[in-house]
Amino acid sequence: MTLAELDALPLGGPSLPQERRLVTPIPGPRSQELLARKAAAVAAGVGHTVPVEAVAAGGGVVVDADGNSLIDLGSGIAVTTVGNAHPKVAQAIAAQAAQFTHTCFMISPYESYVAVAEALNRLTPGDHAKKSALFNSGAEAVENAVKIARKFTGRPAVVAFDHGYHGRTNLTMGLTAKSMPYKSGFGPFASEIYRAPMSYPYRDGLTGAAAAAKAISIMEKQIGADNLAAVIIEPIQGEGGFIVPADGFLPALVDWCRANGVVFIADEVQSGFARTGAMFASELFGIVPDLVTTAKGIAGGMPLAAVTGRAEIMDAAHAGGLGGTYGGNPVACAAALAAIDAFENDGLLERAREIGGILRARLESLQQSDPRIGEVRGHGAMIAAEFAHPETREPDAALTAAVAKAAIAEGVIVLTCGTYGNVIRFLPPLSIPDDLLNEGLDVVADALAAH
Ligand code: PLZ
Repeated sequence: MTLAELDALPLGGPSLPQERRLVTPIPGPRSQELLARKAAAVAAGVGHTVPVEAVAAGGGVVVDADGNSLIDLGSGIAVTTVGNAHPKVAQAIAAQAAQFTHTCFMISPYESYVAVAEALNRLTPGDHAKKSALFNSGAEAVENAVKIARKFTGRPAVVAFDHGYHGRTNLTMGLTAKSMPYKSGFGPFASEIYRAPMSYPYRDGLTGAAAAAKAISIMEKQIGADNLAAVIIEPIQGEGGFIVPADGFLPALVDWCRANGVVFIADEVQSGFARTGAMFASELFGIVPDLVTTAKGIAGGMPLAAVTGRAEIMDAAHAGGLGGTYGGNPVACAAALAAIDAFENDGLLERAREIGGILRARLESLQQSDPRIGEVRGHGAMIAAEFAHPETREPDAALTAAVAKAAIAEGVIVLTCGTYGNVIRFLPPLSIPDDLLNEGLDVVADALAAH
């Protein structure tokens, strides 16, 4: 697209008309043209869920090249939590881009990187001394958290959990549980990765304490605490199905880690930054992780990620051992500071809880009349419905896919997830107006009723 063509498009951000508007079938002709170019030019492995050419987004909508306006219940996978093209974020990006776009923080440092680190040290759970390091993606943050934990403990092994998702790089594919589409054919994977059972109350029926005892037994008997550098877990699992562990599960794991010198890493890449109605999901369970990985919501859509944690652990890596050309890019840091300002000062934690109240009430009332919704779970603006056969609880991936597809065709962006592909997750931007959120849920309800 030329600059002139870009100028002719509607501006994004909250001033976009907040409406669902379908002027063509999805995808319309312009979108179809782009999808044909994509199929010819982009590697087949890079998929897409919503077959439209996005040209503007903001508030609670994504507008496509054909003039359709779709309700956004996905936030680009939990990224645009503050709202797409948030005015403060867009302004900060433009101002920093006009100043300088890169020096490489490892060559000549700049203030915004340090300010982001200070904010992360202040905002992540616990009031111990903390330090941070910045990276480009969630996967890169996870890789570095594991590097740091290994260096600190001098031990090799890492434990991840059933249904866990941690990224698509080699180490993080190994940590990720699900084979298709994330791992299949892409091995061999890194060694010294072990898997423990996750607390999944809907399917394991265990208390948090009982589920933790199972996981701890594996760590003690199959790995040995002396060999274990880190336990990594998403406090609320994202791609794995928005699984919320039973009360007591996470605290028992943290206690065991602490007693055994194992670094406890909370992967808050998806659950962090106000998404759950708390700044970090760890707070909902009363746990203080040793290290926290963040990305996604941190910078309003710019690629930025971080590892934050106990200063003595973070400082274990020797000078020059951590970094990367782009990590903590100044434009991304400027965006992060603007987004963090919005998280802290624009009532977004409260807004996430309000959105959670609406989502939960609507989905639970749907569940009353439709037992194919096996469970509604989550916190804040991170809520999901798991679809299963009412008697057997056999996962119903076909129904899930059909409902999501029908909702998208009607102009509502919804995402699925889950090891069994039977979960629809709701991750709206916190800038979505209530009426649009309700309309989106109406469309999902209609799609469910029709299948
Ligand atoms: N850890 C908990 O949710 C990214 C990936 C979707 P990156 N989740 C969405 C896909 O199909 O690739 C994620 C996450 C958790 C790590 C990551 C990885 O973050 O920024 O995608 O590398």
